[in-house]
Amino acid sequence: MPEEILQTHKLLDRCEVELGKRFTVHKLHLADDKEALIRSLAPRVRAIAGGNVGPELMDKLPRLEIIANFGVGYDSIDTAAARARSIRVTNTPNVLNDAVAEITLGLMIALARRIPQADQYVRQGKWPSGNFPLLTEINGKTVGILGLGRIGKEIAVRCQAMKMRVVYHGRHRQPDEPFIYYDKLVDMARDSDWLVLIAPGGKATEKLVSREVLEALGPEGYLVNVARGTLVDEAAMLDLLQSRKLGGAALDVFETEPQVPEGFFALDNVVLSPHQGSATHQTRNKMGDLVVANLVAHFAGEPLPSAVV
Ligand code: NAP
Ligand code: 8YV
Repeated sequence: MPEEILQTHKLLDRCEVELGKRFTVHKLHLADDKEALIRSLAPRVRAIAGGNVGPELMDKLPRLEIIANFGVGYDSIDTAAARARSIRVTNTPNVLNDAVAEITLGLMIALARRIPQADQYVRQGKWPSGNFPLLTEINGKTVGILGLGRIGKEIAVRCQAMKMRVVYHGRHRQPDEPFIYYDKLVDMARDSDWLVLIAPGGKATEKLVSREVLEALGPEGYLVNVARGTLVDEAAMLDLLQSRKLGGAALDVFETEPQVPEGFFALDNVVLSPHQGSATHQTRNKMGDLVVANLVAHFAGEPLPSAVV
């Protein structure tokens, strides 16, 4: 008999097909009575595919052994609760580094040169009445990266290719990296033209990018968030963008996505993206493969390809 697993939200089609070939999959997000489904599975289910798993769900599944998250960021899983119950947690690192780094540079150039706005300018027939305003370039500018990790390093090399100066902040200095390290985020923001966020979400980084940090980045400064909306004081960011005390922002993630505060829609100094960092066929397929590989390895008693707990 195949193992029964619980899927907590919609996954990529290919991932769902591959899971279905190996396991009996129960889809929590499609259940009319979720509590009844959980109750009925409690004596049997040893694995979850997907995120959004807190201690309450863990407690209802006493045989749960592993949670395989679709995504490198696992802030929607309570890892402390998992550890306390000896539940393994896996994520999907590395396979998405290039995709996320590419969209980061895309968002930076889109914001610097107002590419979405320029597109609208042409489509709305405004060009014959006058040229689109002159803007700014990213070459020669300093980019401060919050989170010089797997993705942050890929962003760094691409920024260097764009002739930018790269500096970074994290909890630790990385002596093997050639970039200048700031131990205080606010100091890095003050010294940077661009601030790129690519650190994990969760309690430890909540509102790390405070009003003070955003004010330090200043009226000529640009913020790019490809990490999690929770890293930023979103209300302060909106206020500073509206009053032009922050130069601009390119945002792929939001505090309560997919809800985006309407205040952003009226601003010409922002570029908005619906959490597209890893959203390519090739990358999402590799992420799905890793979810499956972790579950297969677990049930075969083999080492997990990408465990975080
Ligand atoms: P990673 O390799 O673990 O790198 C994370 C970096 O953040 C590390 O350099 C770490 O440095 C730093 N960091 C961690 N906690 C910090 C803290 N409290 N304060 C300051 N810096 C901290 O992770 P990754 O694979 O690059 O992914 C990073 C994040 O990107 C994910 O967690 C996810 O939320 C986000 N992401 C978004 C998308 C998207 O679609 N927009 C796609 C993929 C990933 P120190 O240890 O020195 O602090
Ligand atoms: C999402 C991401 O997980 O990997 C991450 O941390 O933010 C993204 O890749 C992806 O959108 C899955 O829903």
